[in-house]
Order: sequence, then structure tokens, then C-alpha cells
Amino acid sequence: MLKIKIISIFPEYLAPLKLSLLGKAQEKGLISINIHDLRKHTTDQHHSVDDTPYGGGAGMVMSPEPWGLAIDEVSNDSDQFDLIVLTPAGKKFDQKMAAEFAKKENLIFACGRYEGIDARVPQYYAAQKNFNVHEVSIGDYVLGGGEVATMVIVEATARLLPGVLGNPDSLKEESHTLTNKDGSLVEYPNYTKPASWRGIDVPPILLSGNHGEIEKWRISEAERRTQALKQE
Ligand code: JET
Repeated sequence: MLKIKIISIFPEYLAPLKLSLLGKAQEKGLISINIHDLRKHTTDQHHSVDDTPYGGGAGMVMSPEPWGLAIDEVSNDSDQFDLIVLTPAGKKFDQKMAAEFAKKENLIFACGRYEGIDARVPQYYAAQKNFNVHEVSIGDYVLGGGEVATMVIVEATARLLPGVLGNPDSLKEESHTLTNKDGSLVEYPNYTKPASWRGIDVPPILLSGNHGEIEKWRISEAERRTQALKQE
């Protein structure tokens, strides 16, 4: 079973992880998701999690102490842990990375806020022999914090685990259609009944029953769409 721990100063922000596909997967015992409040690991009067940046500049930086205590609490010395730090400066998340995360035993997500987490936190855990540290971005934009990015990665990862999807053929289908020879994402257009809707007909080839020709048409449509996206 994949065990996921998420550390955040806004644990309620992650409530949607109890719903739908991920909620069912937890009920079935296929994954566990535990959310931890960073503020519980503060030791000062005001429960502060941030401080002014060394070297000056605007904004605040998250202090290393609560992060160290929180990560130590959700880990141990005997198991292997992958620590995922969400940051716009990280490696871009994709389907391949989701498949790698889906093979792991223990994932810990660190949701930073403000101007970010003290850089010694990922550095420290990267030096621990039972930790792999991944600085990951979900795209080139800045979020208020890592919570939404964490939900994206958890959802994309969990649906790849055996038993999580109701219809496992959907995954097989994806592995054929999602990636072309350049490794970029492609999708063909989908249609269902009625055959004619508001004057628009479903492409007749899809009603022909000729599965060879349908497959060829879908591949060419997917390639056409991928090309069109590349034009910008
Ligand atoms: C993000 C992820 O904005 C994103 O991530 C959340 C975030 C916001 C502000 C600071 C921050 O710091 C992380 C850090 O790591 C060492 O300091 C993270 C945008 N695309 N993907």
C-alpha cells in the first residue's frame, strides 16, 4: 500500500482528497493519505512558521525547525521515503513522473508558502540515506502554496495504482494513446449518442464498424491536434 503524508499550514485546504476516486481508494485500503499541520511542530509562543530572509528582500521564508520536526515525525530510519517539495523552480511534473511515484512505498509532500522553505530542509533530507528528495513543479506559474500542486500530483499518481480505477482498461487505453513517439501528450476527440446533436454529426467513420479504419482515423486526429497545439 502506498502511504502518503502531506505537511501544510492549511490542512483543511486538502479536504477534497477524501472525496471521489481518492476517498474510495482509501476506504478500499489501496492507499493511505494523512495530513499533518506544520504549526503543531512550532516551539515558540506565537507558533510562527516563517521569518525574514537572510540577505534581505521582500516577503518571508519558512523556518527550517518546524519542517525538520514535522518530517521527522512522519518518517523513521528503517523505511525508504520520497520527499516531494512543491516549487515553481522544480522539475516539471508529467505522466512519467506520476508512474514513478506510483511505484513508491512512502511519499511525503511538503507544501511551502510565502517566499518558500529554507533551502537547508531539502538539502538535509537529500543527505539522509533513506530519503530521496524531489523538487517538483506542476507548471510555470506561481501558486499561493504547494497544497493545490500536491492534490494534482496525488490524484495523477493514485489513479495509476492497481484497483483504484473502476475500469482498468482506461489505463491500458491511455498507455497507447497518451504518448506519441516524441513523448508528448495526444488525445483523439470522443463522441457518444446522439449521432446528430444541434446539427453536428459524429464523424461517419466512427459508425462504420471498421475498427482498423477507426484506429487509423483516431491516430491521425490525435496527431493533428498535437501539431495544432505546437503552433501557438
Ligand atoms: C508551484 C508548484 O507555487 C508553486 O508551489 C508552491 C509554492 C509557493 C510559494 C513558495 C514555494 O516554495 C517552495 C520552496 O521549496 C524549497 O521553497 C512553493 C507552481 N508550480 N508548481
